[in-house]
Amino acid sequence: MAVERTLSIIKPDATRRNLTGKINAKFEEAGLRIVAQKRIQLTKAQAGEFYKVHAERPFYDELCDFMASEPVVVQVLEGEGAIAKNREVMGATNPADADEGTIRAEFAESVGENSVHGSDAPETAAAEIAYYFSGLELVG
Ligand code: RTP
Ligand code: MG
Repeated sequence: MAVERTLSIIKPDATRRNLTGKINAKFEEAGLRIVAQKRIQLTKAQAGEFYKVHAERPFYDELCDFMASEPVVVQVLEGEGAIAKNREVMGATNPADADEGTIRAEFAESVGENSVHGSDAPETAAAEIAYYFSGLELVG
């Protein structure tokens, strides 16, 4: 399987509860390497641009407010099949449906405040990494 990179975000519900280290341990235990990482404060407009694919969904406004409510940690994870592997480690969107041992099963508070974001395909991973990181911040 090819080595991939994927964009991960540790969301405000998790940064607020000081869970960055515990979540990063889950990634590393699964064989994902954190190759770039920074803590940033999104504006609502920046959150809205990032999640614009969901613009017509009923939860969009709430999602944008939530993502801009407190700082997030954005990161690039690398590894074999990293996009799918990350989504496995994250678990289902709704923590009530997430498998035991996944990040969302252990840490998420609700379907909206669910601790992590992960890219869902190679095209979205490339675009999402470029949204947050410049080439200079990514060691080849
Ligand atoms: P993400 O994009 O954040 O990695 O999550 P995902 O693929 O598992 O879920 P997606 O369908 O892309 O939804 C994006 C985010 O919107 C919030 N959401 N809220 N209140 C609701 O019913 C609802 N549904 C989705 C979650 O924060 C979800 O991760
Ligand atoms: Mg998604």
